[in-house]
Amino acid sequence: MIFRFQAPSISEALQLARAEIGPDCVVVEVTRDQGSALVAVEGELPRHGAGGASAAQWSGGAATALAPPPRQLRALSPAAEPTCPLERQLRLRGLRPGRVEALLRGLLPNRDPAWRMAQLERRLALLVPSAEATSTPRTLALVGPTGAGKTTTIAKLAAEAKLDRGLEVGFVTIDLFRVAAVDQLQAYANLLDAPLETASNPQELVQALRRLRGCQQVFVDTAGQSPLDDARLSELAAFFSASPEVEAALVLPATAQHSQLEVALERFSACPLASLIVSKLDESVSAGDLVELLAQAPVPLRWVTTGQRVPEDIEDARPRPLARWILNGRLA
Ligand SMILES: Nc1nc2c(ncn2[C@@H]2O[C@H](COP(=O)(O)OP(=O)(O)OP(=O)(O)O)[C@@H](O)[C@H]2O)c(=O)[nH]1
Ligand SMILES: [Mg+2]
Repeated sequence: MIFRFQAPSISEALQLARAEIGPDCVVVEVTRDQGSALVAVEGELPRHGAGGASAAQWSGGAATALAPPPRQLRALSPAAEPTCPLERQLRLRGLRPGRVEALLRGLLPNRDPAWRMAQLERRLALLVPSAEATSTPRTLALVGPTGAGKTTTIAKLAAEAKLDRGLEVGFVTIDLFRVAAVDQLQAYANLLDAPLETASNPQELVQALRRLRGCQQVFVDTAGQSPLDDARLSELAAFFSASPEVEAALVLPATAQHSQLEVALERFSACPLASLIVSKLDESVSAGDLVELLAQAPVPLRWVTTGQRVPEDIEDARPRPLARWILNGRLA
């Protein structure tokens, strides 16, 4: 049976769902609606007291038993076909009709295409805050969902710090869940002739960072986490509490759907997030979901990664190239 929970934030709605249906309920859909979060979960009604709860009793409270998840709600009123090429281009890039309208408002009557394009780029750049001018924090940990590109991105950043800026770099990994994870980072550490420490708990991280105090730049690799796994997220957050000098950057794959990105952003905020990294920009076929997420993100975008090659495929998140990517799918 599917139940739906509404709360001001996704984590509160998830908490409610787990409290009411049970910790094993399966999340099937997460959406936002006018400032509140909706979470649909699949599970069975737990029995309360002798009689047990009926679906009718539940529907009066926070939980509402639903027929199948409301996927069909979407295409109730198909949007009119865009007539202007710029509007068509933005819609083809996956931007939502309301967003396209806001971006183009007042631009179309002007007949100078170069002026229109420059204005649009400016508006897009304002929409997606980036942190291009800030320097890399001395101790940076990358967090994010499984397979987002954390380890590869650390290797790119470390190579840039060492080879381009001549800094002494060091690595710590707290990803000890998979043997291969340590090997992966060790291979990059060997290539850069840099020390690698491992830490299996917050206290070991404190000690590892102390051993790397001679390094000018330290990168901390973390294990991929499901944003829905509360216990592992709390464990991860504890590493940051013990070592407050470590800054966190959340790696979000551009290929993920808006709801997945939104959940990740909200749930990984348990760590002291200072910036975002969007990975796999090269594999993303649409810009709309990412634009909506970045427009409302509480921290700026710092880097984007554009392929698997180490160290080449990473760039600072600069407003104009990003605007071009939103428009054309290319940063240049
Ligand atoms: N196309 C593309 N692939 C990428 C990019 N960044 C990383 N990858 C690939 O994504 C895969 C996962 O990368 P990892 O760096 O191991 O990801 P991770 O987040 O460390 O993974 P876990 O530690 O398992 O959570 C690898 O095959 C990488 O080569 C990118 O910018 N573009
Ligand atoms: Mg990894």
